[in-house]
Parts: sequence; structure tokens; C-alpha cells
Amino acid sequence: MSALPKIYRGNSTPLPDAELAALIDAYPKPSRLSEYSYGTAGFRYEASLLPCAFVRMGIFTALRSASLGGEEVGAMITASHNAERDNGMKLADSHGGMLDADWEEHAVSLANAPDSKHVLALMRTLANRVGTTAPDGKFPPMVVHIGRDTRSHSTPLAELVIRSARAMGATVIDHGTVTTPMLHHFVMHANGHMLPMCIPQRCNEGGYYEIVAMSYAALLRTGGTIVGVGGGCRRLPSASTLVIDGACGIGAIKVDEFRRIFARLSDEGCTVGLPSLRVVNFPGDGPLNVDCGAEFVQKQQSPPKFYGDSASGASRQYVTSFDGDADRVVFHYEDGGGEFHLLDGDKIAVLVSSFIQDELRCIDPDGTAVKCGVVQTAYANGSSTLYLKNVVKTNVVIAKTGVKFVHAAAHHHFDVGVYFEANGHGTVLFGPKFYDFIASAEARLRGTPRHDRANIALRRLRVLPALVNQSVGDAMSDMMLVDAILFLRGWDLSTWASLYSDMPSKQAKIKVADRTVITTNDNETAATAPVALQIALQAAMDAMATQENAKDGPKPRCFVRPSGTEDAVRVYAEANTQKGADSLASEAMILIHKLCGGVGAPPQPLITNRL
Ligand code: 16G
Ligand code: MG
Repeated sequence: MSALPKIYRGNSTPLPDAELAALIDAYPKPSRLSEYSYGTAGFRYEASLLPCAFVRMGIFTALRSASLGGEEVGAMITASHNAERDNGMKLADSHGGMLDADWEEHAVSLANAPDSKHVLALMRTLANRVGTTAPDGKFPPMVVHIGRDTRSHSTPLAELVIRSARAMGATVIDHGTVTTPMLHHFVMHANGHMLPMCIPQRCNEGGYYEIVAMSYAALLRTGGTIVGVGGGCRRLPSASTLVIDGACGIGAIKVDEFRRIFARLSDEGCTVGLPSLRVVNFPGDGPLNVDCGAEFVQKQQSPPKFYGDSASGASRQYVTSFDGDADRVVFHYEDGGGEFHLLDGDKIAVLVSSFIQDELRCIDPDGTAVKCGVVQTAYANGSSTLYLKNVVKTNVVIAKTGVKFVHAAAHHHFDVGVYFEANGHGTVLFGPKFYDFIASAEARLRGTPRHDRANIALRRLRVLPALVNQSVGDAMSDMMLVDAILFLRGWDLSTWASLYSDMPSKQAKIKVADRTVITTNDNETAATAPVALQIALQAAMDAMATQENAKDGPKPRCFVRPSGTEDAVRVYAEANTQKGADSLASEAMILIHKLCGGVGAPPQPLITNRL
């Protein structure tokens, strides 16, 4: 059952300095850590290193809310796909997306200030700079939403954040255990003036389920009205039971709620196309993110372990895996011969963007009214990029790795911007031109037969902005979007998988003394330093292209980048054969070791067994 949040009302007046100082000094900087750094997705460390930073982040989030004139912000306590021992914080800005890049440095300064005296001084400087302190010491209203995942230390860590935000006089809304995208949704909806008119404002858990489930059911229902297709779409037996691997994390608990909601929808007669949901890998069934979940499945290219589940293989023909905080999703299945097939973020981008574009063209055959496009990262498989450009015929932009970068690019470049990282992070953003398009189509199509294809397309497009979580990628709503599209297309995972074949690829990582010696261009497709590294990588790619002599399709490709979440350099290579990809990645590893201060013995050649 969805719980209501616990609300602690604040009076906008911070505690006296001495009391704030006592709270800050009770959680000194850990001696084992030289500095906190703000990674790709916020702070993420071994949990015992975090209390100091978290007390200060309670203060920080309150200040951020104050700086926005009382708009509501959020903090999510999670380390996503990391092991259980780690924890972290993702910060949600008032638009619901990730913290504005300009404020990351303030978060880092506060986290790293040597003691309470410095924290308070920084806090005053920041407050004065953004003009938030009144002469009586009162701040504008401040509201901070808090969510946490199922890790054992998430509750005590969340309590620290709540304590310090309250010490600032902020109102704190504690949502308890939720997924990361739910917390982002609450924040986006709490600042309701930013929502487009067609999305009802619902800023709690029950409202979240309602929006997602109702718009999903509405999208499925449009499949019941296709003229000339035998009365409507049918669910293929191989897509009738959707098995959800919850990574032994929060996503399993939350997605299980939809089983109840679907039962209610069925009772109410909304039965078109609803699948059976079967959730496996709940918290406690097995260790969080170990041998299961999206990270494991995508990186290992193998099926997850189904802890405590003895169902027959047949029910596993249609499986989706979430990561530990349910902000990403991949699909997969084993075919009749037991071969594993992964449908990753690239495949989702292809499915979603071609669906939206097809529906738009039913109303606007020239495809000129709304600019659609897909944002990928350098990790996108070359075959997917080629398919998007040549078959879907859409615009493609390659952006830097990390949700905050792909999200910003989708927003910047397109009226309907689809973004998915290969690892399954992604969503769709709808801009003002899309809403204008819908409004004018509604006016134009009013009175035309309901079963006309343009009318059906309009009904489909109209529910999408509510179904997708536009604040951030969301495993639950992405899963339903994908499932609805498959249903409307009459496909199962194998039809979807057969749209194009991935180029064989290889990913690896290597330790160097200082990974910042490697810098890259804006979208990370080439290294800018050390200069010799890129020259050697290019020579290796050219040699592989000659060796493989493949005429069509994407060329062998390799890039390297310092990780934003780990102390390592990441390597990606793809080629026309697995052997070629392995060899290119091995060569890159050797070059990094030689030219960038590799730690330990030179790396051994990489060999993928599944040739
Ligand atoms: C984080 C990012 C993800 C990115 C990954 C790259 C968010 C919410 N998550 O998990 O988008 O793909 O980092 O990790 O932004 P890396 O820098 O270690 O390769
Ligand atoms: Mg995650």
C-alpha cells in the first residue's frame, strides 16, 4: 500500500549558530578520505564515510530551496547499482531533474569544509550571495523532499539529512522508501507551475501510481480501436507475462503495487492489453544488485539469477531487469535454443523514437511540425546509431555520459527528445512545440471519426507526457511505455530484437595513478590528452578496419574516458567481430597502461568466450 509522506513543518528560522555547529561537529570529516567529490550522479561512497557530508547536505538542500524563493527540492539516499556496502545522494532540483551544474561546486565546498566554523561561514556567504537572509535572520520558506532506497544504512543516513534540514528551519517531507525517479517525480509535481497543463499535479506515492497506471492503460486502450486489424491488437503468448527482476532492491516493492492496480483496472472493465506482472528478486531474497538487476545483466550479457524462484523457463521469455534504485531498465529473453538476448537502452531508444515518429506522421505526414531526435552517448552501439539515422530517419546527437548531460542535450536540441544510455537510463522530453502541436491537432481533428488513424495517433501522443517520467529516467514508466508499444505493434521481444544486430563490443576498465591525465572531447568519442594516446588509438582503429575489410555498416571504433563514478579509466571497443572488438580493447588497455601511468603489471589480452 502506498504510504503518505511524513511532513515536518519548519519555521524558516535556523537554529542558533552554536546548535548548528554542534550538529555539524558531531559528524567530522572522515580521516580515511581526502576529499568528497561530486560524481556523475552526486555523492557516492562506502556508507560509513557519508554522515559528515550528509549532515551538510541537509543544510545545502535547505539553502538551495531558499535560493529558489522556496521552490521545493529533493535528496535521494541511494547508491543505485553499487554493492550494499555503498551509499550516496542524488539531488533533485526544483524542476525535478538533477541539481543544476552551477550548484554542484557549492555542495562540494560545504561537504569539504574543514569544520563547523567554515561550514557556517560558507553558508552565510552563499545565503548573502543569493539574497536569502532577512535582517531578522529568517530565510524564505524552504522545502526539502527526502527519499531513500532499501539499504540498511539508508534510514540512519536519511535521518541525518532530515535533522540538519530541519535545523535550518526547512519544511521536510519524508517519503520513506521510494525509487529515485519517484522522488524526482514528487519534486517536479510539488513545483506544479512547471508542469504542462495535460499532466495532473500529484506529488505523493498514490498519485504517482495513478498517473503512470492510468496513462499506460489509456495507451493500451488505443490498440482496441484499430479499424481493419480484426478488432484490435492482441497480446502474443510470449509477451503475456512480464517477469520483473527487481535487483533485490526498492524497485521490486514498488512495481509490485501495479499488480494490485491492474487487478482494480480489470474489475473496472479496463482490460485491453494488460499483461500479468510477476515480480522476482525482492529485497532480502538475495544480496542487492548481486548477480541480478540491470547493471549485472547489461554488463555481463547474461540472465540474472532468480533468487528463491523456481518457475519454469517459459515464463522467462519476457523479462525486464531494474537497477537498485529503479532508474534504469533493460529487457532480455532466452530463445528456444537457450541463447540469451539483451534489449538495452539503445534498443529502447529505437523502439520509442520510431513509435513516436510514426504516430506524429499520422497527423503531420511531412514530419516538419515537431523536431524529433535521439540523444545517445559514445557507448551507443554503432548499429543502433546507423539504424536511427537510416531507417527511423531521425536526428541523432551524441552527448557526454551521464543523465545530466543527455537530459540537457535532449532538452536543448529537440521538441521531442528521446534519450537513452545503453545501460538503460533514459526517458522522453516533450517541449512546448509538442504541446502546441497536440492542441492544434485536437482543434483540427474535432468531429472526425474516432477510429480514423490520425485520431488514434492523437490519443496515443496525448498520453505520453504523463506516462513517461520527464524529470528523469524511470524503470517503471519506461517498462510500461515499452510494453505498450510492443502490444500496439503486436511484437514480442524477439521481433523487437531483430530490428538490427548489435556490433560485437567489449568494455573494460584499467587503473592508472591519476585518471585525470586523460581528457576527452565534449562527447567523449576522442581523447584530447595525452595527444599520443588518441593518435595510437586512431591507428589501431584504422588497422582493424583494414583487417576486417567490412564494406557496409559502422566501422571499428574505440574510445577511452576516465570514469565519473570509480577510480578507473573505462575502455569501449566495437568491431565487426568479437575477436576484433576484444583485440581493439586490449590494445587500448596496453596503450593506457603505457602512456597514462598504469598501475601494476601491463594488462593481459581480453578474450570473450562467447565467440
Ligand atoms: C552514473 C550515471 C549514468 C552513467 C554512469 C557512468 C546518473 C543518474 N547515472 O551511474 O548515467 O552512465 O554513471 O558511470 O547520472 P562511469 O562514469 O563510471 O562510467
Ligand atoms: Mg540507478
